[in-house]
Amino acid sequence: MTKTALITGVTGQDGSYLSELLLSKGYTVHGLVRRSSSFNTERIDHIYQGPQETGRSFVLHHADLSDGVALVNLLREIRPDEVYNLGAQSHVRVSFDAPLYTGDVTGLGALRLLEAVRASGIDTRVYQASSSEMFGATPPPQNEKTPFHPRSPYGVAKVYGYWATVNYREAYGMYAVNGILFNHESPRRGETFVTRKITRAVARIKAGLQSELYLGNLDAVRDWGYAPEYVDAMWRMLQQDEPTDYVVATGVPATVRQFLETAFAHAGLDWQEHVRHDAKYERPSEVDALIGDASKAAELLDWKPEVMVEDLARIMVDADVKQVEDQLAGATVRVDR
Ligand code: NAP
Ligand code: G4F
Repeated sequence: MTKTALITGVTGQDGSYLSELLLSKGYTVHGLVRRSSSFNTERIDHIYQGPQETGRSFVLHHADLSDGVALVNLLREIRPDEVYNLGAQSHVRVSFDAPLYTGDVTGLGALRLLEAVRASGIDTRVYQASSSEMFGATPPPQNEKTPFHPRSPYGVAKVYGYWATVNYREAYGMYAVNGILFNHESPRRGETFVTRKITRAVARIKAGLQSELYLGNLDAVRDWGYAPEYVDAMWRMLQQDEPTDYVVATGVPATVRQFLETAFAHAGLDWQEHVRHDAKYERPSEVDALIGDASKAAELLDWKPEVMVEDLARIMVDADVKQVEDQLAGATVRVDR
């Protein structure tokens, strides 16, 4: 039987990879797109199916995580077997500038979706995109039993979404799970997250389009994995007999400085000749170190990461170099197809 899934945040990095994965498994995929004054579907344009096509397996709907009634209506119409809540204001630094908006969309948005599932009376499984940012100040290694100590409005909002998901599982017997994912990146990563900011700058410096790159704290430690592998873990979490929460991570730490060194060196550049500091990119309270222990996911989901941080940096540099070359040649095709 063909399964049906609804993905919020379908236009984001993870939403695009998860759509591809589910389509390859024969799902019918519905995506929630928020209204924007210009096109925001670049990451999914290559799988887009227009409303005039018959027998569509990929269908987009306009709605917003701030609109609970629209969520109920959408769920009643689609009646999905699985719901993946990936929609969020997902930028940590921005969450200090827009804390209430972040709380509304990233925190309360998760609750709105869970309540919409309950109100619509459908039998569906729910994935909540929880985050290692919830661990915040708690020292590594972090696993499913590690206490939360969030250090940003974004982290606080994700803790709210996490507990709402646990509560709906316990109170209503809903199959609802938290994937506590550590940082994961790709050529589709948003341009203002540090890895993509670095690899994009490497490509532009190499092409002579810019000479300097301004960054904040280079000492932060992160556990960076490869996004296509992480969406596979999301899907596995919804295929189990019992719902439970999982950490997804590589377990391999690297500082921002180490990522810089690897990315610049891959293009034959010395990062110290180009990188400058700007306090604007620091956070009022920083998360110093995130290093995940994903042994539960390895044991119960048979999930293991293959791409580690150094290869990840090289994949992203190669993709951005190709994108700049294509742009300079006048083409507009995406680099990672
Ligand atoms: P992303 O690229 O920033 O995508 C976020 C998605 O949410 C986009 O599709 C965005 O739409 C959508 N969105 C924003 N506000 C919305 C609203 N009000 N209503 C509906 N949709 C809205 O994030 P990602 O990296 O794919 O991450 C996916 C999820 O995992 C997010 O919840 C994120 O917080 C969480 N997470 C990410 C990581 C990571 O390292 N990537 C780690 C842990 C958890 P637009 O395209 O229009 O902006
Ligand atoms: O790339 P980042 O902005 O990612 P951050 O804050 O770790 O958040 C990402 O991962 C979370 C999972 O832990 C997700 F939940 C969240 O949605 C997002 O995807 O920053 C990484 C590190 C930070 O310590 C930051 O202070 O890089 C440091 N950094 C240094 N200079 C910078 C910069 N970060 C950004 N974005 N821009 C800089 O110029």
